[in-house]
Amino acid sequence: MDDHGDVITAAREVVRRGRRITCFSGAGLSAPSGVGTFRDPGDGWWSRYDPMRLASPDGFHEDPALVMKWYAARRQQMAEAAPNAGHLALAARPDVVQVTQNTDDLLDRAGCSDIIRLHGNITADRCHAGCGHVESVDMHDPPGHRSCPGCGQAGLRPTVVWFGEALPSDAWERAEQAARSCDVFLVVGTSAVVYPAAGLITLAAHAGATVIVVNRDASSASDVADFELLGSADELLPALLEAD
Ligand code: BV8
Repeated sequence: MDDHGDVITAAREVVRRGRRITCFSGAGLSAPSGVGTFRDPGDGWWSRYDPMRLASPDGFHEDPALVMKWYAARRQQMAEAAPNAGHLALAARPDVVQVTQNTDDLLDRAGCSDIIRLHGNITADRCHAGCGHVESVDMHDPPGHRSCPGCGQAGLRPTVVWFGEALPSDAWERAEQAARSCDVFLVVGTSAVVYPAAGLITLAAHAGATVIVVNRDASSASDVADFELLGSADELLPALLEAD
């Protein structure tokens, strides 16, 4: 068997023996479903726009219509997407704790439950002034920029975490616990450059977990990986997780 096959076999054995497995996922998990990633050159969303402009309060203040247009395009793309074999392989393992940076609903639609969402979810909008108004959006026909119908003081923006915004404290506490207490930490489809989320990888490693990275390319998680499987998540996750 070639080296790649040997690594998969060894990683499969680690997963098979694993008693507490946490999966930490990023945009690469959804990429095979046709959902754009953030940093892939060429077709990555941010290759066309300045991320700190679009996914930040300052960017929204400066040009809310552009930000909501970007989210509308992403929402339509997600609405047309279906969960891929990677999502389904994870959904078939309800014993695996799901911690995701992704804001799409593909893990939910695959059948995962109790997902720990570090960066929120894109399927709803809320008042940017924090009056409490929240409304779900039609992902097939997403809205553009509009004022909050609750207070009229600010625009509505997606219920996601932007740069410079704090992560939801309950999600963060649960994610830290899931990283500290697992014996296998599976890292799937992330460049591992956004903090504090990416810090979970070293947290898990320092707590004694075996780190298995599944990614198309080398990433900032490569140095921490005990096993690095380079390839597509929709092919590697079924090979890694499915029972013999
Ligand atoms: C915080 C919005 C503190 C949601 C996102 C200056 C000012 C303020 C903060 C900072 C600053 N400088 C640094 C920071 C910290 C900052 C940060 O980390 N910046 C980095 C970029 C340097 N972090 C923050 O601001 C965080 N908040 O620190 O708050 C605070 C505390 C208290 C009070 C107030 C404030 C907030 C971080 C969240 C930012 N929001 N997006 C949305 O629109 O979705 S981040 C964005 O990147 C996405 O949400 C995504 O989740 C995240 C990570 O990206 P990835 O998922 O890794 O995707 P990427 O494209 O990068 O990589 C894809 C990978 O998949 C690649 O490696 C590729 O090879 C691989 N791949 C591709 N195809 C496949 C594949 N793998 C397998 N199979 C395939 N088929």
